[in-house]
Amino acid sequence: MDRRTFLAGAAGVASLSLAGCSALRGGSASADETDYDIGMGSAFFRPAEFEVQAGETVVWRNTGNRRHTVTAYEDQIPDEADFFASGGFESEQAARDGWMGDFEGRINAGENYERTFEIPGEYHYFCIPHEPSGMVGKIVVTE
Ligand SMILES: [Cu+2]
Repeated sequence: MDRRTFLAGAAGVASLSLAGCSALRGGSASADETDYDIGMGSAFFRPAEFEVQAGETVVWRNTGNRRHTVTAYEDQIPDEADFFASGGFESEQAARDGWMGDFEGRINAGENYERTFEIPGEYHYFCIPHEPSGMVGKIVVTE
């Protein structure tokens, strides 16, 4: 009787650890899917506000079907920080012109853009084609 109880208990443990394994596999699969910090949908960044420590890299991924950009608001980033934009433009105006020209700076569906933030402060940015729809975001960089 005792032994039976023990076996039943052991079987229970075995199936639990099996379940644990498949949960783990599922976990690593979704880790791939979430291998970015900020997703981009029809006309939004998600999350719209994201916090990192100085020196960390933020990864955006276009998780939607439309083309987007990540473009800093030149006058809404710390004074000492360099301007940033997908496409590598050196100014907000250049990024806007590039988009108007030939969708330069676009991040196609499934593509990533990343940027390392060294200087603490708040960085406001937007998506050029969807700015009128309110596609804006903010990165907060802490010390
Ligand atoms: Cu967009």
